[in-house]
Formats: sequence, structure tokens, C-alpha cells
Amino acid sequence: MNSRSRQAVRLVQQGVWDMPLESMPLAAGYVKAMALADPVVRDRADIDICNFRGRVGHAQMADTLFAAGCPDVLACSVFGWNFRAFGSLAETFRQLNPDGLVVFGGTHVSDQAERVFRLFPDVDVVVNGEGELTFQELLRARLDGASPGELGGIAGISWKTRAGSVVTNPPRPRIEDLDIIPSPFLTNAIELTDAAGAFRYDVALLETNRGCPYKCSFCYWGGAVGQRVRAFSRARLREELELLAKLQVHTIVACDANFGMLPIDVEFVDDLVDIKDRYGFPRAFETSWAKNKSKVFYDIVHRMKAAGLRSSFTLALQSLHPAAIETMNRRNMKVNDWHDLARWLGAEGLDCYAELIWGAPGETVESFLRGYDELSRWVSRIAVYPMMLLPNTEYAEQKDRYGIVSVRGDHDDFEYVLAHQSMSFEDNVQVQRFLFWARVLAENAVLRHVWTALRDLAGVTQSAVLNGFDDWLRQTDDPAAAPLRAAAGRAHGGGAPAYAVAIGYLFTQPEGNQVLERWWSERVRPALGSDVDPLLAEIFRYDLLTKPICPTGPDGHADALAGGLLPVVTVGGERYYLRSGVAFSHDVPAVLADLRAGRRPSLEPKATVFDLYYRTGALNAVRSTNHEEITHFMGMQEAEVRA
Ligand code: B12
Ligand code: SF4
Repeated sequence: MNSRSRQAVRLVQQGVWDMPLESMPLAAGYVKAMALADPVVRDRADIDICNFRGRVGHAQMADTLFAAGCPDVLACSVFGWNFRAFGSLAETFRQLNPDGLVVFGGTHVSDQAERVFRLFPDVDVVVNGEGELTFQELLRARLDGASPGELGGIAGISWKTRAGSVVTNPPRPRIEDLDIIPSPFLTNAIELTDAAGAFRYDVALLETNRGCPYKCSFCYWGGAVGQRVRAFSRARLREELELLAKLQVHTIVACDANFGMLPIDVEFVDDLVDIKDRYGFPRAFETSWAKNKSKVFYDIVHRMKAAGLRSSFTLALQSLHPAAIETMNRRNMKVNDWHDLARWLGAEGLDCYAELIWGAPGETVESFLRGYDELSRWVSRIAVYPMMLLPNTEYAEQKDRYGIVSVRGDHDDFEYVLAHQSMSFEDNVQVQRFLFWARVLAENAVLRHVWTALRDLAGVTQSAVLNGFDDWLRQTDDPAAAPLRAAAGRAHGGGAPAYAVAIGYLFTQPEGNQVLERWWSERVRPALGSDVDPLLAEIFRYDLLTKPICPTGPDGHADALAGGLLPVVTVGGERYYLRSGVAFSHDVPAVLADLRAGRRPSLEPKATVFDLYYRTGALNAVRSTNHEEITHFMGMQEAEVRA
């Protein structure tokens, strides 16, 4: 390489989901903004971010990256879901540019150089930990003429000498003052708009802080676990929020590990509320909420509620079983005292979901399903994740201690747990099937209200309903059920794509509703008493009718499920499909309010008619299988819309 030549640097990111909008390349944005803060890099390097949607194939990515000329540096932001794709692109890059530099950074490859270099010999450097300063130095070294085999002076990397041995330089201390990283939004490092000038991503991702004081055995939160929390300044975050609000960004997602833990988080929310009052946006704020719900948390929730700023509050429990909580290293976390919080969120009418992980050492089938049903008494939207061994976590590093057997995913590089001392292969197969429907039907909120109603009025647990659905689906001869059966068959090892197919089918295809209706009449109804049957049937119909509207027709207004056209109206500056005059034999909203408040509702019919409003643009949330987003598109009555 000529040390004076201009260098073309391509930073590559690929999101998880195949959805109409892109997923924001946040890490690449911070890394690029910091690199360009160096005057030499700015003068002598051109840095582009290439951001791909999920499921874009390797060949297509190679065309985009290399057809118009091969860059000098290929730098990839690696997660478990894009590891293989980027390994393959490194190989292609090397054919085109033998002297080029391939850099891998990101949470999946950090401190994993031995394996990365073994699997992908064309990768030159792995960046360990935070990437901003390291990448800046790396580019400087390259611009100064350093070859990939001479990088001994740069902290925080692993690299290969000319002789081929792997060297890991000392780690780089974490960045104390995060404000030294220029904002990727305010500096345009991340392109925010599309050709039409609209915000181009599904949601805006940002960080308000980095670090997490806990060290759960399954987690590696960008290397921030067990670390003191460092925050970006209020002034900078406010400026970023203001810019995003002007672009009418609906949802802001803070990638923090424990938002609502620090007193300054209240200030951030105050700014969010103030900016929403001024610009009408953002409308929702999602994050990983603090596990210890302190006064700060309750304060924040009150402020958000008063301002009509929506969020999904999380009970991030992961397990209710003491033996599993112990191995997870979460025994002393206050999150375990969750009943009061669940009661409070319910009473406040706030959207809430819970998280469980299946497959932690110490968990059994019985303890897991018992925990699931106990939790479902308080919250029906339970996100259930299969246990994966993530690089750099305690479980991954202590497989032998727990007797863990795992397999790599078909579509990603995650290690899925198959068995361990308290879970046999058979146990896992049984629960994987359950998990599939728990994720599709309950977590992603295809059905929302029938769970509580069936439990309180008919004594059927949520796990029994889900297992019953699976059982019915295996037996039915309904051709409309075939795609769902096929997707469930691929659940074990098929991972995310299989359940994304089922979710898409149930939300967007008329046949999806047909299957649910037939299941209800053949499997659920016969088990119900005649006293509760009519009311439960109406609650089920309400669930189907309030599912988001995902237009599939060519004119963009066709409601495939309603079989007709729905007009679009504007309320509070936002567009909604309007379904007028929906009639029920019972006052379903009042019954649901009673159930939520723990009161026994009246079973008597009471004719009720109301209009339902659905935010437009639901397809993206459905395709991304992001249940926090999907819930923002459910049918609502006018009062809820205006609130
Ligand atoms: C937003 C998010 C998502 C989004 C998508 C993100 C996207 N853009 O596509 C959604 C909601 C879709 C998602 C889904 C999932 N996620 Co997620 N998610 C996150 C989250 C909260 C933020 C990521 C982020 O942008 N962080 C901020 C950036 C700045 O931090 P960073 O990525 O660590 O980057 C720094 C360094 O790593 C490094 N770096 C990164 N890239 C590069 C590139 C170069 C060239 C260099 C030099 C340096 C560098 O420098 C950066 C700045 O210091 C992280 C947790 C976290 N806070 O990191 C989890 C996380 C990425 N998710 C994780 C997981 C496991 C999942 C799921 C599999 C969960 C599940 N069980 O279903 C699913 C994916 C489903 C699937 N089948 O694959 C894991 C990933 C672990 C891994 N090894 O890949 C994380 C780390 C959380 C954890 N538990 O540990 N996720
Ligand atoms: S799961 Fe949450 S609390 Fe536990 S280490 Fe990870 S980020 Fe921290």
C-alpha cells in the first residue's frame, strides 16, 4: 500500500430481520463518527456504511460492496446472526484485494480471535471491546503505512503476525467520557433519511449510557457486564432527540442495559416529554428497564404516562426457579420480587411483558412450565427465549461444569443448548415445541385477551391453551394449517426464520384467521361451560378484530382480513385505518377492564358498538417480529388513540 494514497473504508452491518425498513447501524455509526474526528483520517479516508437487511444473501452483499470497486478496508460489525455472511465476504474481499485489511468488531467476535481466525483466515484484525478509539488508531496506523502484520502498538486488538501466529494486545480501558465520541446523528455519520426525506429505519437506536453492574451467566451486553455505568451528557442526548423528533421518529430505543437506574435517566425522560410536546414525536420509548425498580423508575413511569409516551415495561425475570436463578448468577437481584411491580403496572393500565429463558442449568420442564403459568397470572405477554450460549459468557465458558451439550444454529452462529444436567434431549424437544407457539401466539400478541379470560373464567392455564393448539395443529386436516405446521416443524434448530413465518402468516393472511377460528371451535369451545362460552367467543373475536392491519392489497388500503377496504383517517397528526361500527353481543372492553382489575365480570350479554382505529404501517413491525412494536398497532377505540 502507498502510505499517501486515499483509503476507501467500508463499514458493514446486517440487521436480523427481512423487513421493509432498515435496522439502524448504530455501532458502525459510532465507530465511523469517531474515526472521522481524527483530522488525518478525515483527510485521507472515505468511510461508507453499507447497511443490509436480514436475509440479503452473500452474493447480493458482495455485489453491492465490491462491484463498483473493492475498498481498502472492509470493517464488519458482527453479531451472531451475520457472522457467517461476513466471514464469507472476507474471503471474497481477499480475492479482490490481497493487500487490503479485514477488521471484525462487535459483540460476537470480541475476545474470540482464535476461533475467528481459524474459521475465517482472511480476517486480519479482531477488535476487542469498545471499538471507537481502537478503530480510529487502526486506520491511522494503516494510513501511516503499517501492514496487517505490524500492529503490536494498538491496544484492544487481536491480529496475526507475518508468520501467522495470533497476538492479542493488552485490552483498552473503557471510554470514561463518552462525549468524546461524536454523535453519529448530529454528524451525519449515519444516514437518517431515505430518498424521499423520511426517516429510513424501523426505530431509532441510541445509547444513553454504557455498562451494567450485574454479571448474568448468559449475557454479554456488548462487553459492558460487570462494569461501572458511564453516561452520555444530557445536552448531547437532548440534541440527538430533537433531531430525531424533527424527523418524526415514532419510537426511540435506548440500547442501555438498565434504563431507569440512574437519577439522570429522569432528566432524559423529561427531555423526551418536552420534545414530544413540542414536535409531536417521539411517541414511544423502549429500552431494557432497570432490574431494580427504584423510586427513579416509578418516577419515570409516572412522567411518561402523564405525557402519553408509550413503552412496554419488562419483567426481565428469565426464570422463576431458584436452582436456575442460582446458576444464572441472579439470586440477589431485586427483579425476583416482581409481584408488586406487576400489580402496580396492571393497575396503572401500563403495557407490560415478562421475559423467561428456557434451558438454564438447574431448570426442568416442570419448573419451567410452572413458572410460565405462575407468571401468566400477572402478565400474558411472556417473551420466551431458548437458551443460547453467547461468546464470553459464564455458561459458554463453563459448559463442562453444567454438562451442557449445544449445537450451532442453521441460520446463525449462536450455540443453542440441547441438553445438560437438569435437561435431557427429550425435555428440550418437548419444550421447544411449546416455545414456538408461546412466542408466536402469546409473546408476539397474535392473541392478547383470551389468555386471562380463559384462565379466570374457564380455569384453563396459558400453557395448556398453547400445548392444546400445538396438539390440534398436528391433527387437523385443514389445508390452511399446513404452513403453520411446517413452520413449527422447523422450530427446533430453525430459529428465528421459522417463527417469523408463522407470525407473518397469522397477522397478514386471511387463512391465518381461518385456522385460529377453526381451532377455537374444534378444540377450545367443546371444553367450555355453556355459561362462559358466549362471552369467551366474543373476547376471542375481539382479539382477532384488534390485530394490526397489514395491507396486502395493491392499493395499500386493502384489509386482507376484513376482506374489504378501510378508510384512512388522521387523528393527532397520525394516520389510522378506521373500522366503524363494530358490534359485540357483550361489552367486551368493560369485561376486559374487570379481568385486569381482578374483578369477576358479568357474563350477561350487553350489545355494544364502537369504532376501532389502527395505526397504519404495521407490516414492518410484524416482519421484524418485534412484539414491543407490534403492540403499538393494535386496534384501539378513539379515546385510547386520543389519550
Ligand atoms: C438493538 C438490539 C437488537 C435489535 C437489532 C439490532 C440490529 N441493529 O440489527 C433486535 C431487537 C432485532 C435484536 C434481536 C436479537 N438480539 Co439483540 N441486541 C440489541 C442491543 C440491545 C443493542 C445493539 C447495539 O446497537 N448496541 C450499541 C453498540 C454501540 O454496541 P456494540 O454493538 O457492542 O458495539 C460496540 C463494540 O462491540 C464495537 N463494535 C461493534 N461493531 C463494530 C464494528 C467494527 C468495525 C469495530 C471496529 C468495532 C465494532 O464497537 C462498538 C462501539 O463501542 C444489544 C445489547 C447491547 N447493548 O449491545 C443486543 C444484542 C446484540 N442482542 C443479542 C441477541 C442474543 C439477540 C437475539 C438473538 C435475542 C433472542 N434471543 O431472540 C435477537 C436476534 C434474533 C436472531 N435470531 O438472530 C445479543 C447478541 C449476542 C451475539 N453474540 O451476537 C446482545 C449483545 C445482547 C446480549 N444478550 O448479550 N437485538
Ligand atoms: S442480563 Fe441485563 S442485568 Fe444481566 S448482565 Fe446482561 S445486561 Fe446486565
